[in-house]
Amino acid sequence: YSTATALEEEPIKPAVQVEHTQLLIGGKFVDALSGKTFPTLDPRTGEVIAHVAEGHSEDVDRAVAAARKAFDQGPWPKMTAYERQRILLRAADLLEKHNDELAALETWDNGKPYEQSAQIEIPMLVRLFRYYAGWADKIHGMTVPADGQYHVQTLHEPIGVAGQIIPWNFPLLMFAWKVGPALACGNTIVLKTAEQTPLSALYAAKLFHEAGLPEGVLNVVSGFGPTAGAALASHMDVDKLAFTGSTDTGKVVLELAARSNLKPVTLELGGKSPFIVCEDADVDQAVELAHFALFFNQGQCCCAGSRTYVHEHVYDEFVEKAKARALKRIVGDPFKSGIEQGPQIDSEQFEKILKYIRSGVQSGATLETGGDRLGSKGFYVQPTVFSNVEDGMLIAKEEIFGPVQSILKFKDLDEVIERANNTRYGLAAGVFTKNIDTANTLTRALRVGTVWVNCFDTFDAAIPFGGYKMSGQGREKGEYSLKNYLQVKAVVTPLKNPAW
Ligand code: TXE
Repeated sequence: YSTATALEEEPIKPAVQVEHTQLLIGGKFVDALSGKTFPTLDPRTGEVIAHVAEGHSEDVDRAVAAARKAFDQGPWPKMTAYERQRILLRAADLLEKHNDELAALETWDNGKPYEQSAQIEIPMLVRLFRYYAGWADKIHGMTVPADGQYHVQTLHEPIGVAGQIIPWNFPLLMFAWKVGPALACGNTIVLKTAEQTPLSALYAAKLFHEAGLPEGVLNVVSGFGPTAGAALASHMDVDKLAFTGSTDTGKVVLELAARSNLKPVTLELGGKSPFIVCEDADVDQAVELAHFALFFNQGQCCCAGSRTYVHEHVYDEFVEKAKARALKRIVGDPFKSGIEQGPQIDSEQFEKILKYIRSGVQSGATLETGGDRLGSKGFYVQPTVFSNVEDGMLIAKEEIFGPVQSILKFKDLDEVIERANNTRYGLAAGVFTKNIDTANTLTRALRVGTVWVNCFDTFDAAIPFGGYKMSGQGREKGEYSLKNYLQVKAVVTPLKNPAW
């Protein structure tokens, strides 16, 4: 790995100051009521970046009360859709203006390459908010042709206070996927960031207030899952819950929601997505795309193509080239130009990945390259490739969430369809073929929320995203996401003069 030795150098100093470490409640930055803080760490070194206010249930109560007040008494749900749209557009402009600071915070707290943050993710964040601003004045109900002499219409109304819990792998994009549709529909929000990455959402939320968002509409609580997160999921005054994270925690929040006030829940959970390389594939292109599908974002993507199924006729060539590609992957300080892979998010994920690598070796898969940590500090992992992986091995069944590619061999389409679908997950799949019939067969047969054909990780604001089976419930992004944040009210009025 070309830059491995450079990992022993001093890490590059990010060109940004950490300005906001308090909770954002009712439009103001405040300490946690307990006065507690927790450290957020630099994944390059494990050193402390800043101490951040640690929200607990009493802080969640405060934030929910602020959101409730803003919904029941504030101007937000009642203002014209056009005014709401203008605030969202102003916020998008400010996010764009502060692209570089946001990108630096994101990379510092998360470890992803700065160029990825600055050139892909923050521009996508801006685009998402412009997209949702566009929806704000296009949300309308229907007139309904009911029996009898009635005028029947539906009103599409905001649900109320939305509780949102997000993970650490794409802190700002997850913020946008949740906050965008909720605000466009006129809801108010309490968002809990992941404990690993609290910084960027605080900065972004402050910009929304600069853009004119009324106080209490968007509250951000930093803190841990079992305390702040659970308090939000089980709160009696939260009207809707949106969660992205692990399948196990998804089950917990769904239960908390059901046991409290039956708030509707959308879930975006884990995955074990197949990436299927067919017999007719151009092997060089397939290798590059399969590499991207797995290794992008240090392998920390819920939709990562983590089961690479390759047709037996091209298998040997594919394995050799996949190994060569992984060996060329440029790993290093994410603030350096040209870096493809930074450190993993934290020691817990780092250990989990190394444990899965050991399990792959023990279960008899062939370790083609990688397999260990990189450097002596921080959470860097060698790009790792396993071949001869069998469906029953843990590395083929469970979400590794790291830079570990598992390559499996298949013989024919029916077999690969059966094997690809034989998982509790159903988030995404990649299909690589030039044959339109093969593509059509696979896109229809795969039980997943997204099929990327000859592409991967294409994430337009308008494309819906979500899982089948235990990968989740509901869809985010696109028009489909709006219904997560709307109530439908039927209004029935007798007609005075039925003749007309
Ligand atoms: O996830 P958690 P973790 C997968 C991935 C990863 C594993 C564990 O495989 O290795 O999950 O990661 C909050 N009540 N994904 O531990 O616990 C938590 O504070 C309420 C896939 O980080 O699901 C954070 O804000 N909330 C994934 C959020 O849930 C709770 C992205 C996610 O944390 C809670 C991340 C509780 N009891 C990890 N416990 C994806 N789908 O993209 C935790 N939280």
